[in-house]
Amino acid sequence: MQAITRSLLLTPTITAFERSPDRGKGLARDMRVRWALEEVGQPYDVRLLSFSEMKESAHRMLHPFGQIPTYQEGDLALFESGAIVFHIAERHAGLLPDDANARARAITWMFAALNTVEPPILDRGIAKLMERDKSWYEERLPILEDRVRVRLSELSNRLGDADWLDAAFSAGDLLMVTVLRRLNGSGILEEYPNLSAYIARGEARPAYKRAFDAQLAVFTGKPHTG
Ligand code: GTB
Repeated sequence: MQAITRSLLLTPTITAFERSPDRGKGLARDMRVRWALEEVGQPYDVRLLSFSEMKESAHRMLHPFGQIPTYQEGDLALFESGAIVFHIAERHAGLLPDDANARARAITWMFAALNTVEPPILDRGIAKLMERDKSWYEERLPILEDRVRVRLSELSNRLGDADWLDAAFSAGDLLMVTVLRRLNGSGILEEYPNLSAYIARGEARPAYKRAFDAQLAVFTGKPHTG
């Protein structure tokens, strides 16, 4: 009851890119926070930031690394998308199971998404973005892509023909789907039909769609009517 009262009184505010480099594809990390808030039915406000505003001291008070997303709820200020999603999942029903062991497994998948699957995907993304002009780029890219494939093969084997990573949809799936989406357009995901179907299942959730449309509306400048 206390948690419900609190969430009604305090509408959280998150930060997001004023102009996302992904042009509204929902690949920046505010997307996972928006999705989590939509899953639990918590309304939220968004404060949009330019790249220079992110580096100003006012924002660094909230985020020591000068990035988005941040999350403010009353006198609580958080950064790190994984910590924010975990906070939302802990405070509301719907993203973590009640059963203690199932809950611990779902949290394990949250860490797996961010600590084991995301790093090789990020290494590839950084190389594509920042290292194209290097003499060793053409040699390095396939190495990085093979590291991604190692993790995707393992994840694909574990998922098998299940809908979600551990029975019911959880914050672990939410983070994993957002991590995997960073590979959209790479051609790599298509090598793993069950992972492609897993991502599509996540994207088909009404809460995902509301979150996606909201971040897209920032880019298009059209009001979000959903
Ligand atoms: N570990 C932190 C978290 O999970 O919250 C990482 C936060 C982070 O990297 N934030 C990025 C940022 O603020 C935005 S999401 N960058 C600005 C800066 O560091 O100066 C990363 C991101 C950016 C762009 C795309 N894209 O264009 O596709 C995708 C993801």
